[in-house]
Amino acid sequence: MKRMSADEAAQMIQHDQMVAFSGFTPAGSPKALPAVIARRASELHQAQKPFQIRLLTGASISAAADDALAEADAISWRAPYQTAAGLRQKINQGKVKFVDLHLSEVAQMVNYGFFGDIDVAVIEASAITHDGRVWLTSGIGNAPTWLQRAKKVIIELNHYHNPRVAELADIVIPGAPPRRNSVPVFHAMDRVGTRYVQIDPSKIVAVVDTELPDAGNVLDKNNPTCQQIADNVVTFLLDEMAHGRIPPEFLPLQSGVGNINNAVMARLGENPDIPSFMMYSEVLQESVVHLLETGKITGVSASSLTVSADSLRKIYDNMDFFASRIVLRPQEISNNPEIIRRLGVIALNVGLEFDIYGHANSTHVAGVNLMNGIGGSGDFERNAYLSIFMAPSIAKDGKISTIVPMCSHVDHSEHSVKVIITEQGIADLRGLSPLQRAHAIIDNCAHPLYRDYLHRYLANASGGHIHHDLSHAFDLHRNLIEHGSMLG
Ligand code: 0RQ
Repeated sequence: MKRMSADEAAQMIQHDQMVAFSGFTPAGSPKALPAVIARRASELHQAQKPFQIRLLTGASISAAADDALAEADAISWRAPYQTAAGLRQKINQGKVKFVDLHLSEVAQMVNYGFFGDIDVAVIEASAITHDGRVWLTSGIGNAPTWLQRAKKVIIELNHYHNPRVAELADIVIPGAPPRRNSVPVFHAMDRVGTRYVQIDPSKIVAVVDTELPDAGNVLDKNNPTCQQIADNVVTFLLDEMAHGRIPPEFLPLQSGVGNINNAVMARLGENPDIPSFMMYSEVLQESVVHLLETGKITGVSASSLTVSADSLRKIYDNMDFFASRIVLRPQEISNNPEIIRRLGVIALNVGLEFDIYGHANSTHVAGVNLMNGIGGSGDFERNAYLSIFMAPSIAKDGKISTIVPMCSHVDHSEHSVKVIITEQGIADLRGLSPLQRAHAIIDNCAHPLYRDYLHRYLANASGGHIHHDLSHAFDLHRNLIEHGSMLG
C-alpha cells in the first residue's frame, strides 16, 4: 500500500475532476484531504492556474471542511447536501453550482452514469487489507458505491476510530434495473450484507494515516418552543396508539437532525406510555445514545453516528453492548423507499415553511436562498406510514410566519405531508379536502400573530377545489424582502 502524506495524496487530484467523499454528515467523512485540497486550490490560483473540483458526498461533511473548500474557491459543483454557512453563501451567490438531491437516490444515479465518472474517491477507513477489503468508520453514506465506481481511491486510515466500529456496518449495493432484486430487510435490525467493501486493490493510489475525531454535533437550542413541539408530537403519537392506528409494539421512527428532533427523541424517551421502539433512520443522533442505554430504544438502523465526541467514545468503549443494537447502512439502504414503506416507518422532519394546503418548503428561504437541502427528508416523508412535519410557527422573533398562503418553494407536496405540528398545535390532514386542510392548519398551527391575516387571505381567495388569490399569494414574502418582516 502506498502510504503518503495528505499533501502528496492531494497531488493526485486534478482540476475539474469529479471527487467523491465518504461519510454521512461529519461522521465518516475525510478529515485531512479537504483542508489540503483547499490549500492546493489557493496555491494554484495564486499561480494563475485553474483548480476546482466537482464534489459528491453522502450528506453534509464537516462545516469547517466545506467552508475551507468554499473559501478557497476549490469547488465548482457540489451535490447532494450541505450545511456550511460559507459554502451556502457561495451557492447563493451563484459561485458554486449546487444540485439538491434525495439522499437515497445519489448512489444509484451515479451507478446509472447520470453524473459521469468518479475520478477520485477519498474514503475514511478503519482498516484495509492488501487484497482490497475496506472497513469503513462512523458514517457509511455512499462510500461503498464510490469505492466501486471511482477510478482512483485515496484512503484516509483514521486510527481515532475503534476498529470494532466495523461490526456496525452492513454493506449491500442493490443491482441495477431491469433486473433489480428486492432488498430483504424485513425488520429494522436485519443484516443482509457484509461488514466491509471489496474493491480492486490496484485502484488504491494512496493511504494517508490520520488520527482525527469527527467534528462534533453541536445542539444549541433547547428552548421552550422545541419542548412544546416535542410535547405535541408525543400527544399525537399517544392518540394514534389509543385509536389503534399505531400497533401496541409501536413502529420504527425516523428522526431528522437538529434541536427540534433531538427534543422529540428525548420527550419520547421519558414518556412511560410510549413503549420501547426501534429506529429506521438516516442519522443516529445524540439523544438516541442515552435511550439505547436505558432500553427505551431497542435498536437503530442508520447511516451514521452523528453524535458528540463523548457519545462516540461511549459507543466505542461499550461495543459489546452497542454492536447488537446499531446497524450502519449505505444511505441507499438506510433511506430506501421500499424498506421504509415495508416497515411502516413514522417520519419526523422539520421544514422551513408550510402553506395552508400542506405543501412544505424544507430548503429555500423566500423561495430563493438555499438553506441546507432536502437531505433524506423526502425519502422518508413520501414513503412513510405517517409523515409528520414540525416547525416553530414563527421564525426570527415573529418577523416570519412559517405558515404562509403559498409556499415560495415546494419540496414535499400536499400528498406526502400527513400531519403538521408546531408549538401551537397539531393539524392532522389525513382525509381532509384542501379547504378543510387550510382551516385545520391556520387554526391549529399558525401563530396568533398571523392567524387573522391567513383567515382573511382565505376568505378573499377564490377558485375551485383549491382557493387562491394569485395577486396576493406572496404578499407576506414580499413584505419580508422589502421591509424585513412579513407583516410589513
Ligand atoms: O435560523 O439559526 O439563524 O435562528 O432557519 O431553524 O428552527 O433552528 O430548525 O435547525 O431544525 O432547521 C428546515 C433548515 C430547520 C432543517 C431546517 C431559520 C431559523 C433558524 C434553522 P437561526 P430551526 P432546524 C435529516 C433530514 C431539510 C433537510 C432534512 C433542514 C434556522 O431541518 O435543513 O430534513 N431540513 N433533513 O430562524 C427563513 C423561514 C424559516 C427560517 C426557520 N420560514 N424563513 N428562515 N428559519 N424557518 C438530515 C439529513 O438529511 C442528513
